[in-house]
Amino acid sequence: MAFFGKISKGLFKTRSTLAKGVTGVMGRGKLTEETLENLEELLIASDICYEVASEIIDKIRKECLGTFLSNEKLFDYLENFSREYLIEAPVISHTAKPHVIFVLGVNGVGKTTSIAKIANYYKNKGEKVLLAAGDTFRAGAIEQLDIWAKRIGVEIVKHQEKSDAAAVIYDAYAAAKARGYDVMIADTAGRLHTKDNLMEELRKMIRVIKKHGDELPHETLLVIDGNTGQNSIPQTIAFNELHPIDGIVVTKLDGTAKGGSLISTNHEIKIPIRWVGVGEGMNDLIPFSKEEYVKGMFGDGEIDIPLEQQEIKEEFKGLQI
Ligand SMILES: Nc1nc2c(ncn2[C@@H]2O[C@H](COP(=O)(O)OP(=O)(O)OP(=O)(O)O)[C@@H](O)[C@H]2O)c(=O)[nH]1
Ligand SMILES: [Mg+2]
Repeated sequence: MAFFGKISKGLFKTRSTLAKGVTGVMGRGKLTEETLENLEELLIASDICYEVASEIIDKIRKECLGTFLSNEKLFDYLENFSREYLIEAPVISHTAKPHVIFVLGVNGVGKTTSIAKIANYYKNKGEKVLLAAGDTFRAGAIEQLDIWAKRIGVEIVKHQEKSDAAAVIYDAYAAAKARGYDVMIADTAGRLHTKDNLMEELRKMIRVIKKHGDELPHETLLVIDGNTGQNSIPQTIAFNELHPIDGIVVTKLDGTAKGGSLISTNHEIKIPIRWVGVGEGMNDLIPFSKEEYVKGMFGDGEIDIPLEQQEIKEEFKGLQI
């Protein structure tokens, strides 16, 4: 079985921290209230919100209190019960040409890198991709996207730094349409959801692209940093109020033990997670899959581990994963 895909690589820190904790709290005797309390704390530490953690623990309590529960069986329960809180990402087909994707988010969350990775993904599927350098605000942002475009081998539409971002998006669409591109992905400047003027700029970009058609953009993705975990829920709500978010990209999962935040996000806000970032390379963005995610969080480590992960596994030798 090859369940351990790349999402699992990204969840390594979360899974190993959780597994280590579980080994520490599970006694050899029957399951007690105290053990259940400790387990609940471990789930919360992985950034599963309190409400979900306590519901999951309640279910385990009902089934198992006073019985002998192996770690393996416990992980099966965690996997099965947590699955219920997750939303499966819808399959998006690119019916319009170009299919326009807007990528939003606060500063430094990984928007530009994710755009490069998404572009690379579609390019590898044989689609013709155009990038729009819509971050005209931050110094170096246009060059950063340009470097990615060259690396991946896709085209880019860019204007001068400090120029009107909405105009770049408008022009990029016209170019994509005229030259028969399949996908257009627009980068945008990082902005705090609490800063009115920058949020207004975003509204303008959306107004302007709609001059090409009211259905535009076809897809709006919000990027959130996996290290911020469920604390990014207020950002998501604010961006979603400004313009409906179709999908979430959770980046930097590889650097955090807060992988449980995806469950909290799906529980609190019913927006599907579309992509998961698990590293800085252009192939390190994985389409979200509910099944792969729960296996990555609570998998027992007996399943095939790809070569790239075996190195990390060495590092954690001795831990029960
Ligand atoms: N480890 C890891 N690093 C990531 C991931 N995604 C992005 N990064 C890193 O995060 C940093 C910021 O990424 P950017 O793509 O520039 O973020 P941004 O949201 O475009 O930033 P601004 O344009 O300044 O708002 C870079 O160093 C990326 O390499 C990921 O999934 N894993
Ligand atoms: Mg950027």
